[in-house]
Amino acid sequence: MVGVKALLLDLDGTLAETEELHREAFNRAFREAGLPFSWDRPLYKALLEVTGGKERIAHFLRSFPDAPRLSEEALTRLHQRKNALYEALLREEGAPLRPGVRRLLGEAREAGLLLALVTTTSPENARAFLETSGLKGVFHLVLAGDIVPHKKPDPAIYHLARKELGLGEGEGVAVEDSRNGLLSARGAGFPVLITPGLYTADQDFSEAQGVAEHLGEPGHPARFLQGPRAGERGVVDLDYLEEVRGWWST
Ligand code: XBP
Ligand code: MG
Repeated sequence: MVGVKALLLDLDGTLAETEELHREAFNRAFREAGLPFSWDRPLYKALLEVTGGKERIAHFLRSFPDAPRLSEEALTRLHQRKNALYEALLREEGAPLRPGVRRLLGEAREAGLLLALVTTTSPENARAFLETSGLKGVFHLVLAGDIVPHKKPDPAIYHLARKELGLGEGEGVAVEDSRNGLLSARGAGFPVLITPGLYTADQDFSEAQGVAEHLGEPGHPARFLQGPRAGERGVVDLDYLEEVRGWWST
């Protein structure tokens, strides 16, 4: 018997490896605006500590020597342009779903679980992603960007998800790829399964109920690194989510 009522997933790094497209879009926006810097991978990895693209640019400008002073308005315009460039890149190049994502969403929907997308990225980026990935209409609830006053690792967005879905503590399982996501979901009373991504593989996930390489596909099993091990198939399925839920304690 599966008692888990909801599955909540993060977007960037969890549904797909989108951060390289975000990074490219930031750099194109900086070039267009004549700004004298570009973010390479090691720098971007450090900057991902700050969630939200606008907040990330503002944080970088504060620490960049001789950074141009941008008004709040200029910063907003720069970030909007970055998002337009991101959407164009997404539509040109796409971002393939990580292994097991489409399968698990299908199984969860079939079993009547509530599905939520819980992301710090801007709503227009989430919308474009859902369209280009063929996941439009799959989620019962989409929470994104500034819908809450403080982004992950603050638990506000997961608290809102709990309220909107009418869930008690530990009744849904969150899937995240980052420590910021883990802290946010856990802080709102969700057991968390981590599937580490390109930029987050070496983060501390010790408080997570489970860590798996990815969600796994039949014929492409995942390695299970912490918490429950999957059965023979080596995939995260509803029984596995129930086990993750069982590892939750307050
Ligand atoms: C990851 C993020 C986002 C994107 C940039 O979000 O931190 O900020 O890097 O998106 P999540 P915006 O993993 O929660 O999906 O520029 O639209 O803010
Ligand atoms: Mg993420």
